[in-house]
Amino acid sequence: MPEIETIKIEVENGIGRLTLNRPDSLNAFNEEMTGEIQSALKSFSNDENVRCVGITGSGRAFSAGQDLKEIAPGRSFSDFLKRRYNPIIKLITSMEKPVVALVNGVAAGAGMSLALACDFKIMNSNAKFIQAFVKIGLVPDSGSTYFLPRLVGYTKAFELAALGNEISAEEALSLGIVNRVYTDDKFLDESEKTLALFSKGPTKAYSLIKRMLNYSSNTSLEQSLEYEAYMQEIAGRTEDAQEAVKAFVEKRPPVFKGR
Ligand code: T3D
Repeated sequence: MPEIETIKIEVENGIGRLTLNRPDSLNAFNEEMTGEIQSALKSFSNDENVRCVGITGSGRAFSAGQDLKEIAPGRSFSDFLKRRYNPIIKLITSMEKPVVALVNGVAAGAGMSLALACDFKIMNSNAKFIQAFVKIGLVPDSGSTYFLPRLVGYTKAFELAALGNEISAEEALSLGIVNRVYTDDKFLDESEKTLALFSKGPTKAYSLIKRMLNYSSNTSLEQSLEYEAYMQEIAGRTEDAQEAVKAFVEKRPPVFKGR
């Protein structure tokens, strides 16, 4: 197996951790790193010991997006996105377990897109988001045009994408882009608590919730009701659901095993 250079990965206590690890360039994505992220996400996806995934950055940034020093003259942007970034976004959204973005510092360009693709987002109060694409004459990619309008509506999404201004943690929280914001002294502890919570939860139910919410963005109420009934049949037959109902009757907390 080739040596991993640009990220750190770890699996422990049901949690798969992926740390973007090019701190000198604010964890900008180069070709090697996008390949290593894809491999790590595939391995987390296939590992039943991993019941939730946490993605963060080393040093002071989450990620500054595409490594601008590594765009070779004449290379295809479209081909690069399709081979390097789009699979990462699809691996996150199709992962049958919660993926948590721990936004420790600035997340710009595709770094912001990657965070948006995650299911739960925790942000350091010192961090910021930037739709940096437009500042270099590019357009949002890696899912930003899908996620942003769904999160904040067209009007705000256009402003963020077209102006490319910094979005503070406070604004990101009030816009509903992130779930939680913590000051620096609490960020790590609270992040760990969230990862621990998801790693001990009903994994199958989480994965069905992901699928159902994604499905609902393009369907009618009628179709969503049908899909909910279908998915509830699957959820209701899992060991975790049966254990939780039994635990309720026995007046004790449920023990979820992710099955
Ligand atoms: O086909 C395709 O590739 C299309 C894909 C596009 C996807 C995208 O993500 S496009 C958007 C790319 N990202 C950007 O445009 C952001 C560029 N970076 C910045 O605007 C700023 O660095 C930040 C606002 C993120 C942070 O600013 P600041 O002042 O805190 O840090 P800094 O001094 O600018 O950067 C620190 C170092 O990181 C510096 O290195 P040096 O000079 O000390 O050796 C800087 O060059 C490096 N760095 C920051 N961002 C990138 C980067 N190096 C390479 N690529 C970067 N994106």
